[in-house]
Amino acid sequence: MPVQIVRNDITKMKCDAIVNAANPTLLGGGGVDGAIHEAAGKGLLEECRTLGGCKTGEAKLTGAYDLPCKYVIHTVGPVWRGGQNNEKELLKSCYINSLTTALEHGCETVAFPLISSGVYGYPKEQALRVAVDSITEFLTKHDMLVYIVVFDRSSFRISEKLFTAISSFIDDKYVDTNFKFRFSGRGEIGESAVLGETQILYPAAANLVQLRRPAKPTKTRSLEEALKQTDESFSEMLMRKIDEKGMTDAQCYKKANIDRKLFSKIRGDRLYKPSKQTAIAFAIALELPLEEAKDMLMKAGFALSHSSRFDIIIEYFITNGNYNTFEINEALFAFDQPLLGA
Ligand code: AR6
Repeated sequence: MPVQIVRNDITKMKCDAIVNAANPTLLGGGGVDGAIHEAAGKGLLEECRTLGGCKTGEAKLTGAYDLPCKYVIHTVGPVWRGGQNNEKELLKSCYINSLTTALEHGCETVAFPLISSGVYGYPKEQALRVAVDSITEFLTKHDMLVYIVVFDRSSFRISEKLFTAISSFIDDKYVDTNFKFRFSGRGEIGESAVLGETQILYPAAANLVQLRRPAKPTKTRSLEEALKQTDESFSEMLMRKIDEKGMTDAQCYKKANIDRKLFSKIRGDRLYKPSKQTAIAFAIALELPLEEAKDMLMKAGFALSHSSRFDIIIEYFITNGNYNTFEINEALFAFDQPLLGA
């Protein structure tokens, strides 16, 4: 997965290079700059003194000293002045110039903080979008694994309306699978109100017998079983769908955020068993309707389960015809679920 959004302290990232959101002096400061200098030790500041500063949008490389990476790439983001002062273009240059520098030094893994989104005031959601778009554009031409390291929750936020819509979708699906209630006297299926996972029973609880069933086993079949019952494997269905959609292989694996080597493995091995995350990423990239997405997952031995919030959120987006990985990840993040590509 070439772009991954992770929540971490960037000074802990074991990559070839981490990027520092510096200021034009390159002589240290607060925020992530302060944290990087503190973790790297004095040697970093000494080397920075020899660089003669850095202009906004440009990037310069140093050693990493006590940090667990090989290099630090220092870039200077724009100060937010309302958005009409070339901020977006300058921020994009920070990402492109840092990645170009990383490539020139043979780096295969690079971690970025959300440049400009702290002291420099760039609105976090917009800063994240510029980061994702710029990195994705760069990766259409180069193979690298790039992390965007998000430090605090507010960087990744979905609207109240979407949060509420997904919450009620989860409640409906989640509960349907796990609970049924019956009025004891009449033996009929009754009503219950559900608030998240807390059930509110009515009328008087004494009248109710709760039939709590074990979570319904998901219809997951083993790969062997799945393969016995179908002539077409996951790999074959994937290739067929790519053709039917008129996509090239590269368009598909890039959209799925899957790296080329993994795609080649899947392509070359008819019986390749991908992880569930990978299978879902392809279903999203191919914009498959729900039944086809489920079919594709089944061929890899998986199902979309109603006892998993992650699965229900994926189902919500597919059902609503929204295949935007970025928005899906925002929602997964809001519900504390692992992200696609993480
Ligand atoms: N790991 C990952 N992200 C972090 C960390 C960390 N350890 N610490 C902060 N962040 P900022 P800027 C996030 O202010 O806006 C300095 O003084 C933070 O939550 O560090 O580009 C420089 O010297 C925010 O989302 O950088 C400059 O003067 C993001 O990193 C000025 O600040 C960037 O916040 C640069 O401002």
